[in-house]
Amino acid sequence: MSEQNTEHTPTTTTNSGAPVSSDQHSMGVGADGPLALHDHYLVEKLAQFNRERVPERVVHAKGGGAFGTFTVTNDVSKYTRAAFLQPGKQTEMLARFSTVAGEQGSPDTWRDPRGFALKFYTEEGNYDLVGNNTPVFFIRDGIKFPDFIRSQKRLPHTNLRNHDMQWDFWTLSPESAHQVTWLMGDRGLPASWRMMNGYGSHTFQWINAEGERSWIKYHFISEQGHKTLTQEDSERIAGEDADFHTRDLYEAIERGDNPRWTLKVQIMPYEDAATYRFNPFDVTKVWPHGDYPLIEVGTMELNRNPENYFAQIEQASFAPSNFVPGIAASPDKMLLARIFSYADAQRYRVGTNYAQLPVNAPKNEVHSYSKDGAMRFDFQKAEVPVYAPNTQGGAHADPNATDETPGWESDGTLQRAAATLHPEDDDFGQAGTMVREVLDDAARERLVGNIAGHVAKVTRDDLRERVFAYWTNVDAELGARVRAAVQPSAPGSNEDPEKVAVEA
Ligand code: HDE
Repeated sequence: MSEQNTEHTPTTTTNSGAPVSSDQHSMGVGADGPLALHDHYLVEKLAQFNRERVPERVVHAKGGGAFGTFTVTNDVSKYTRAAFLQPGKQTEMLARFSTVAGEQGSPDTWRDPRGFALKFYTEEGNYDLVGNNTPVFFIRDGIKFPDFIRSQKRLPHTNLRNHDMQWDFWTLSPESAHQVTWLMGDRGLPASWRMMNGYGSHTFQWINAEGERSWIKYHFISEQGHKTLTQEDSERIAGEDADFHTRDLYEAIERGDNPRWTLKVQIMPYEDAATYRFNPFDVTKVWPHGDYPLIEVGTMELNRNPENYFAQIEQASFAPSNFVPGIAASPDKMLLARIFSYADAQRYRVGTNYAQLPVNAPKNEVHSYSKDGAMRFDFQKAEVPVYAPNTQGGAHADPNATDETPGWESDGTLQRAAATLHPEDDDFGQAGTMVREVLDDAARERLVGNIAGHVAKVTRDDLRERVFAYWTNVDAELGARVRAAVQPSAPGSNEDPEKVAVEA
């Protein structure tokens, strides 16, 4: 091993700063004797090594990200008073992109939705928008989320992923059809995180300085355009380079090829929600752009790679509960469940005081009454009281400082029930519209092939029939093509699609 040039390098120290005599040899009795337990540096190195990992995210474990800048390019102040959304405002931010079901070592290019998590370090606290590269989601009630995710991950006895399990859940949850159509289409295989859109998915509230409320949906449109992989390419690349997207983003920013997205929003007047043709708070639905066109807000540019992946990306904690004044929740049941879940996950995964880590800490002053807890290293001055209310000059709550109330009107008895259906609400309609009106022939061809390739691994005949019925509900011709592609010679594969039994 070449002699290290020690002229200009610091002396190695222990984690406590004491100088270290060797990184090559453990301390022992003579050159060949037993090792000494009081070789605290040997102990420190091995014990620290055993504790280098924190639990991976239970979903979205594999990902990468970068820092950037958000610049407002339009005037939307009549809709929101959020400081970082005022004309011309620039705000530092962080983005993390991810797959959903794969573990940390899994390939970036597996078919999956992609996480599109954003943290804006605004002057009024951090605003987190934790979305995906698809505008909808598989389910519309968070109580089903653990079940959904478990059906996409590994069987308890084999620890293998299982197509029967995936399709059993999806066909028994027809609300999944819109998102599964996105997933099985081209958007399930982005060629690069730089070449995909991002969506807030949920409906949120914007509130202006006069307290007037609107409902909105976020669209981050890639300025690099859209590029997707074929199933074959995605499988080949998965074998060649599991970190294909991570590498692509990092190297693009290193060479100054900074990816940019244009943020546009759809804005629905507050009073429209009650009578809109779709339930505007159902995250399995989109708002057709003809109903509420896109309005430009600003530009997000990623222009700085993390210096340390673990400290800045693995420990990054994005939470839909991080709102700022001028932005608030909506009655979307999924959003409301997420508002609990993320900070809870981060207290467990990263630690009680995760919000104090530099990557998670807001840029403005924190005057919270939280104290102590493991790894706390930032604290209030001794004269600041640790309770409220107080007469000692401690921080006080300001009812006008946030927009969490008044939220929205609600009444009725406590119950467990599906949301009220709006006139055009159903589970398959928007998926069918997408297949017939958004996809071109080539995209439909790929969709059939992707679905067929996935369903071919389903082992149960009864389940396969349910899958054919599921796709026939989306679009009769699509259902027939999927059946024919999976079972070219089976009886009924050329059957009139209208006749296929439709129970899921
Ligand atoms: Fe997540 N989700 N999610 N999710 N999600 C997490 O939070 C959860 C949902 C999304 O890069 C977890 O810190 C529930 C929708 C992204 O760090 C967890 C429900 C959307 C990321 C969690 C959903 C997402 C997560 C795991 C149903 C798109 C990665 C680790 C109500 C709009 C963020 C963590 C990052 C991560 C819970 C559904 C996107 C377990 C309960 C819908 C991009 O808290």
